[in-house]
Amino acid sequence: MKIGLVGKTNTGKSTFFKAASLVDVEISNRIFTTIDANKGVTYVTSECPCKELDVSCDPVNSKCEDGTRLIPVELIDVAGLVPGAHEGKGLGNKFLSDLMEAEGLIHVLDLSGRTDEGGNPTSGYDPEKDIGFLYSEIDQWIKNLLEENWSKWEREASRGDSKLYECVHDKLNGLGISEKEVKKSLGKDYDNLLELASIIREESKPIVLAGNKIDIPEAKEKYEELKENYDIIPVCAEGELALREAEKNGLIEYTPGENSFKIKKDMSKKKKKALDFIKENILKKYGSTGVQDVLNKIVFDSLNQIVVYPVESSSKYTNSDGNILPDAYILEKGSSAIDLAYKIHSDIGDSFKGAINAKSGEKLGKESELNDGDIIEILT
Ligand SMILES: Nc1nc2c(ncn2[C@@H]2O[C@H](COP(=O)(O)OP(=O)(O)OP(=O)(O)O)[C@@H](O)[C@H]2O)c(=O)[nH]1
Ligand SMILES: [Mg+2]
Repeated sequence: MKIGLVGKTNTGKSTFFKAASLVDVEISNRIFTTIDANKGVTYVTSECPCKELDVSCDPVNSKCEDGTRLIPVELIDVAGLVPGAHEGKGLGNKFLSDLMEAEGLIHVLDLSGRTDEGGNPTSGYDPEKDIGFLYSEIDQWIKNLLEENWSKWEREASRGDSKLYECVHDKLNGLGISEKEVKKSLGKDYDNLLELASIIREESKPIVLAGNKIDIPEAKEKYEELKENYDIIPVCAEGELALREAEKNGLIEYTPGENSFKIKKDMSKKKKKALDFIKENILKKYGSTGVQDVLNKIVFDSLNQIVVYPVESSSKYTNSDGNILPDAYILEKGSSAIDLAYKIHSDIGDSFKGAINAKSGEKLGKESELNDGDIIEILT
C-alpha cells in the first residue's frame, strides 16, 4: 500500500513525511525545497487483538505498542504542485507520475493563509482555493493522457478490435488505476474528457484533506470555517515531528495518535516549553496532532481496508516459529479467505483447503468474507 503527500509548495508535506517516517529529509520555508520524491515507511494503527485475548504478541511484519498494532505502509513525499503543473509548469508533470503510484493521496494544506498559491509569504490567503486547484490539476493531467489517443481508441472500439476500457486501462495502468476502476468510470455519465478524467480521479485516487499548521491562530479560525463544508482533519505536522523526535531520543513516552505523552527524562527549558505548547494547544484541543488520524483515515476509511492476522495455529495464534500474532495484513474490505491465502503466497492460495477463524473456531470456505481484526488459519 502506497500513500502520497501532495499540495502546493511550503505547506509542510516534508514535515509531515519526516514526522510520519522519521526519514531525515530537508524541510525549509524556501519554495520548492523538495525536488526528487522522498520515499519512506510509516505505519497505520489498529487495535491489536493481543489486548482482547490477553496474550503477549511477538510481531514480525509489524509492531505493537501497548496494544496498538502499527502496520507499515509506504509514504511518498513529492515536490510542490503549482497551477499549470499538468502543462509542465513548475517542476513539470514528472512528479505527478511519481505521485500517482500511490493508491491514496493526502492533500496537505497550509491553513494559516500565510503562503500564497506559489508558496511565497503573504497574509490572509484563502487556503480553500488550493483544494479546488489540486483536483483541477490532476483532472487536466488525466484528461491530457486520455486525449492523446482517444479518437484512435474510439475507432478501434467501433471496429471491434479492442474494448475502450482496455485501451484506457493500458494507458492509465502505470498510474495505479485498476481495470475495475476504469470500467466503472466509463459506465458513468460524462459530457467530455475532462468530466471523465474527474470521474476516474474520484474512483481511483481518494484524497484526504490535512489542514496543517493548526498551531497558528489564523489556521485555527480557518479550520472552524472549512470544517462546515469539508471533511478536513486539523494537523500540526511540526508538533508531531517534535513529539516523535523526543520519543526517539528517549525524552518522552508517546504513541502516535495519542492525546498525551509522558515525560521520561529531564530536558532543556526550551524543549519542555515547546512540548508543553503542543500538549496545551494541540493535543488537548484537537485530541491529537492529526498526523496518525490522516494516515488511518486514508487507508481504513477512504481505501476501505481492514486488518487481518494470519496464523499457522488457530489455537495458539502462532506461526511455525511460535510467534504469537506475528503478522498483520492490510486487505480490502470484502476480501475473503482465499484472497488472504493468495496475499500470503501464491502457493498457499493454490493449495487452499479451507480456513479457521481463530476467535470463533468457525470453519471458513474460499468465499467467506473476512472482518477487521480476524485471526485466520489457512488450511492447505
Ligand atoms: N507553524 C507550523 N509550521 C509548519 C508546520 N509544518 C510545517 N511547517 C513549516 O512550513 C515550512 C515548509 O515546510 P516543508 O515541510 O518543507 O514544506 P513542503 O510542503 O515539503 O514544501 P516543498 O518541498 O517546497 O513543496 C517550514 O518552514 C516548516 O517548518 C506546522 O505544523 N506548523
Ligand atoms: Mg518538501
